Amino acid sequence: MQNWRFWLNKLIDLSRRAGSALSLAFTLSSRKLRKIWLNRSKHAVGTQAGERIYAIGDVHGRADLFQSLLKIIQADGKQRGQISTRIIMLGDLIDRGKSSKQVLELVRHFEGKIEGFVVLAGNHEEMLIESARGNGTVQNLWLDNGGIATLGSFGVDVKDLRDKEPSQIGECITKAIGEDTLAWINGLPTTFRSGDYLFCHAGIRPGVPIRKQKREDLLWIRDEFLDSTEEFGIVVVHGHTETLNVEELPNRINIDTAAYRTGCLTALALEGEDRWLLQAIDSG
Ligand SMILES: [Mn+2]
Repeated sequence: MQNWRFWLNKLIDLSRRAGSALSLAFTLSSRKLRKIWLNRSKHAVGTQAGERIYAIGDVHGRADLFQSLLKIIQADGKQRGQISTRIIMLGDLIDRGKSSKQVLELVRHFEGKIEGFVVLAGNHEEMLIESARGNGTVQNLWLDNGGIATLGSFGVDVKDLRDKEPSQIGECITKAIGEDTLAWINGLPTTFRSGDYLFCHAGIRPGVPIRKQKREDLLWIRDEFLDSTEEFGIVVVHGHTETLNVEELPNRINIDTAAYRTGCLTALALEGEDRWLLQAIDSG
């Protein structure tokens, strides 16, 4: 368990970012969900030989976009032909959007049904777990950052929730979401590697070998990672920090297109040295 100083820093970090994120709002005319296939491009780095990967950014409770994107991925896979395929979710499945419960159900369904389906933990999953354990500091942080919407999707009456003791709030969360689902979330891995690519939620700490990266950094890091031009020896594919357009840099690729409020959920496709993007868009 993290100490209070750690969580206080997260509180400051999240509120600072929320201010700058407001400028990202945009509108598009068509309400229909549609797909975008961006141009295929070649790079000097690649996946493990013979492997195609679709990495999906922060879903944040947008079950509608997640379902659309899976259909787009399936169609793309069919069109390109059969090959060993992985779908990797980069964490932050829950919070902010309206249908976190449905997203969790869909993900667990597909995890059992689709071979090579990998789900990584995000910082929002970590906040949920800590909140369910009765950590009062994290409960405030979580409820202020989309946790209310998640509890709403599980049918919790959140009206008087904050008046309760942290231990009671924890019990309420556990009862609503269920111990089985919480145990599954708690057991999610933090990284996945294929060839020259490393997949994780937030990023890595520059200057630290991959095998020595801390969970805290993999789930929460921002500026030290985002501002680094260091060659990591791998290309980090990540979400966590909202960006209107996918950021494609020599050392990292950020695909968190803020689906819960822009209506654009992004998947990065990688196969050998090829890259392309798939997006589900609800612009209404
Ligand atoms: Mn996120």
